Order: sequence, then structure tokens, then C-alpha cells
Amino acid sequence: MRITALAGGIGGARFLRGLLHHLDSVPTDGTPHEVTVVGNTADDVTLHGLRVCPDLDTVMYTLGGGIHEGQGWGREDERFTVAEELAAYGQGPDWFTLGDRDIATHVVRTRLLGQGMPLSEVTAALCDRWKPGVRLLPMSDDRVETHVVVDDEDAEGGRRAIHFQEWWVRLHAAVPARQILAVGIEQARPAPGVLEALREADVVLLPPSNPVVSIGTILGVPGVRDALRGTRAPVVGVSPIVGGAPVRGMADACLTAIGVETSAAAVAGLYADFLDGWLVDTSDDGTVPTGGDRPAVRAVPLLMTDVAAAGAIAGAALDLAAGLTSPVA
Ligand code: FO1
Repeated sequence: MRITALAGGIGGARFLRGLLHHLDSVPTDGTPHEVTVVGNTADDVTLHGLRVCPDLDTVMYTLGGGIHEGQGWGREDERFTVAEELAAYGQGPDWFTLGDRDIATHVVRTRLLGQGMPLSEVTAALCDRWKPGVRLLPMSDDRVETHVVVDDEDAEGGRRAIHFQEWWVRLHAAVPARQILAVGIEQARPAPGVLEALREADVVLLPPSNPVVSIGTILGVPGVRDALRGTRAPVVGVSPIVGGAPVRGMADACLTAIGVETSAAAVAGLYADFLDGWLVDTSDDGTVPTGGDRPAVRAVPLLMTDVAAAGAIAGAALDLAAGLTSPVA
């Protein structure tokens, strides 16, 4: 079975780990299952001259077995000797922690990018080491960065734009985002293989990633949304909102920023033009309108407390998708 998934950071990576766990138990007709992941790259940031790709790295480390499990980002068994030395030189920012092992990833990536290698090939080269068990594609090889407009009485016009990571990590998204801008997205082209992976999949999955700054950004890459509308594959998503709150992260701050209610139903509405199935938590059962051309809805426990629980959610998503494939298609 060919599965394509869009993914952001921690929630998406944990869902994908569950998906691979589940697929191990699903008989194949001899051809192995193929999973392609289209990763968000608008969280990417350049620090100390190094290109950091948080969402790609979280997927790569989580599926490759090197993730710091408690954080969901960065490497396990880390040391911070380089960061201490950078601080001694007064080199900030001090609010974005880079561990020694993680820095090696950014050094390799930055060197290959500097030699002119596109991000998709760089990502494949890094995955040669980590063997995540999926084909990990950046959403685009072109630079896209999420910037957030916040109030600042000292700035011209009372507002200024800051990098997503500063809003997310230094400010904990606690300062209202007046605008969330994916800078460069209008000119971004889908990375090689992205549109084909969406069009030729047997199933397309939307893990419970941030619907604004992760999934939403990927959908904003010209051509991606059309490919999702046009694919013959059923498109099934998993709600990142449970009982009116994000399971983790701060998707509520992002949804508020775009004037959308923090609910499973409202997030489904963001994907309404291509979504065929929507998994919600049992606590949200009955809260999402169905019928007509609305997606089929199924309520299952959505807390990914461990790999097996994430696997059960992935299994439910695939089961919902299987029920949507019209037998005559
Ligand atoms: N998140 C934090 O809350 N604090 C950090 O210091 C931090 C460092 C960091 C370093 C590398 C990396 O790949 C991710 C890192 N993150 C950190 C997480 C990151 O901000 C988020 O995971 C994504 O950008 C949101 O999906």
C-alpha cells in the first residue's frame, strides 16, 4: 500500500511512528508498504550560520530512533558543550537550545546546501544514516519561513514581524499573533516527488500536526491543495484538537490568530475542500457535522500515550480510508 502523509513536528512524527508500527502487523501482497512523508519546512531557521530544519529532523530522529523522547525534538543523550562555548562568546540566541549531536546534523546539512544540493537531496542524504523507514520529502526545496507579526510599541506602526521560532520558543506563543505569514510560499515549488506522492497514493493521511503552521503551510505550497483535491486516494485526517484544546503544542494560539475556533469540527473545516475522512477523539463524538459532501467522521481515543496507542489511531485512519474507497473505483 502506498501511503502519503503530510507532517509537521512532534505530533506528526509520533503518529507516523505509530503508522509504521501498525503496518508491521498488516499483511502485504508481497510488495512492501511505501510511506512518503511531506514535511513542513517553514519552521526552518538559520542559527550560528547553520540551517536548522526542526520538523524534518523531528520526523527523521523519531522514526530513526535518535529522538529525545521527552521533548519530541532534538537528540537523546545530548551534551551542550558547543552551546556553552557559543554563550561564552556572547553568541545568542540563548533561548533556542542546540545540542552537540544535533549540531552535527545542521553542520552536514549546511555544508551540503552550501555545495548547491537541494534540500530534498540533503534530507535523503541525512536519512541514509537514520533510515526512518519512510521517504522524507521537504514540502519544497525553496526557502519558506513562517514569520509572526506581534505588537511592539517601539516598532514602526506598533508591530513587528519575528521568526516563528522566536514566537514559539522564546515567547511560548503567549503574545498574540496579529498575522502569521509564510514568507516566500507564493514562489515555492513543491519538492520533486511531492505532487506525484499525493496523486499516486492509495491513501493520504493528515497526522495531528498543527493545522496552521504545519499542515496549513504545506497546503499553501502552490499545487499541493489541487493535488489533494484531485487525488483518487481517500484523504483521512486526525484531529489535533481534543475536547477543545490541542493535545500538545500551541495550535490554539495559531487557530485564534487566523480567527478559527479551537475545535475538531473547525479544523476539519480548514480541510473541507479535500478531506474524505476525519478521526476525532471519543470526547468529541457527535460534534462534527456529517452528511452531504462532508467527510465521514469516526470517534476513537486520540491520545498517543505510547507507540501501540499511536498505532491503533493509524489503524483506525486506514480502516476509515478503506471504507471510503468506492469499490468500483
Ligand atoms: N523547542 C523549544 O521549545 N525549545 C528549544 O530550545 C528548541 C530547540 C530546538 C532545536 C532543534 C530543533 O530541531 C527543534 C527545537 N525545538 C525547540 C523545537 C521546535 O521549536 C519545534 O519542534 C518546531 O519548530 C515546532 O514544530
